[in-house]
Amino acid sequence: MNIQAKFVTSAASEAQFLTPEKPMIAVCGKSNAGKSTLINMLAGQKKLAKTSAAPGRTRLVNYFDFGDFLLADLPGYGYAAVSKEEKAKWGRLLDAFFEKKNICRVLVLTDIRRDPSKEDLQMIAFLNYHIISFTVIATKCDKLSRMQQRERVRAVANALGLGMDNVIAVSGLTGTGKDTLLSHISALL
Ligand SMILES: Nc1nc2c(ncn2[C@@H]2O[C@H](COP(=O)(O)OP(=O)(O)O)[C@@H](O)[C@H]2O)c(=O)[nH]1
Ligand SMILES: [Mg+2]
Repeated sequence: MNIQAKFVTSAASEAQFLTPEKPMIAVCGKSNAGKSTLINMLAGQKKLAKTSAAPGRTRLVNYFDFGDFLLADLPGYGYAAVSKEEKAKWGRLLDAFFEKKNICRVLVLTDIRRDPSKEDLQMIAFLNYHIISFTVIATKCDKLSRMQQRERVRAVANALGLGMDNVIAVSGLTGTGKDTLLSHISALL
């Protein structure tokens, strides 16, 4: 795939959500899971999505046009310093977001070194409940050896009751897994 990705818009509320003509890939995960870095890797651009070492910065849904598909970067969940009220608000935003049609796939990002968190499990339960298909992306795989990566992919798949081919190991830093993920997305479009 020859990708020319462009930022489209940010949405802060339901009224601003896009109902796209193109198939949409949504990216979600805990704050700091590596969402922005993954988007930049897929786009082949360093600064398309803002990355941050301080978690919890993104409070908006950011849309990017990848040509054949639209990509939505959802606000990170599981940020400890967030109030109950804000969590409830996030839940409502999520409900509204997934009511939009044309969501082709959700990429659920989790750090390959960690077992899925309570919030990841809640997210996946939500997706299963609404019959929205997803793929788990195990991020930051450059932190592990090839053998460790395989072990962790197996562990993550196991923890979620998924087959190993539903978990793709990637590194936004080195580009490992980029081709696998792009062909996975191509096959879904
Ligand atoms: N080593 C490594 N670090 C990563 C990778 N992806 C993200 N990071 C780091 O993790 C932190 C959070 O990344 P970011 O993309 O902003 O996460 P987001 O909050 O999910 O959007 C940043 O310090 C990144 O540099 C990766 O593939 N490898
Ligand atoms: Mg981000």
